[in-house]
Amino acid sequence: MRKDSRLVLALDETDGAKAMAVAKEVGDIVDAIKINWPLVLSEGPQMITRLADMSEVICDFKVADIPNTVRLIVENSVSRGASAVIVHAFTGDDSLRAAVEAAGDAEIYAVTEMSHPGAKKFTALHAEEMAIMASECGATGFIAPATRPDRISAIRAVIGPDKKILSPGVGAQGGKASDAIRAGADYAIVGRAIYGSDDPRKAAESFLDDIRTVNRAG
Ligand code: OMP
Repeated sequence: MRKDSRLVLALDETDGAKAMAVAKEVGDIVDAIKINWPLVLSEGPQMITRLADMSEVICDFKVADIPNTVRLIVENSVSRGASAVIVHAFTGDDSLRAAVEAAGDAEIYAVTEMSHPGAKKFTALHAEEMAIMASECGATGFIAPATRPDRISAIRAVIGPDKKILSPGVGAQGGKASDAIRAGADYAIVGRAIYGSDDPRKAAESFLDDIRTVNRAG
């Protein structure tokens, strides 16, 4: 995935025409568009291919299943044009290896700990262990919460400098893009604060301004 703006649009808008309009408005200034179940269920999986014509597409299906089902979902996503697929890490090393194998040249990002408060109860307690395991299985990177930048740093500390971190929870969930990048994230993921705005491009540009305040290398 390219790394120019470090901003990823989470396109959870469920109206297909509006979703395409937002994608056209900001597609050239974000590094990727992330599609999740809301848009796929309302407009169909062909949205993956339509969006892939204008941007790199991350399929956020948070796949959590046995290896064979993981393989089928990842293969289908990639054949429709996805550059990356998000899977859960808690399923274990066999499911993660199946995802990485099925992805081929596409990327696999593993969720170890989610951005909402409820995530603190179970998965956060094992996030570092899961990150180490998923790294060994060949995951390209991780999803780590902008709502708790200290947890981004904790994941970065165990995965080293080369794996990527994508960080959701910016804007509507209260996190700040620059804080996430400063804590060790490569990309900030923003949904409602862009696609729900009256002026999505202006909103995206204000996140880019914030990200540019971080003095970083790499
Ligand atoms: P907003 O809260 O509207 O910016 O959207 C955040 C997007 O990131 C949604 O598509 C979520 O499903 C996704 N997300 C999280 O919010 N928290 C996580 O821990 C993981 C994800 C994700 O995997 O992208």
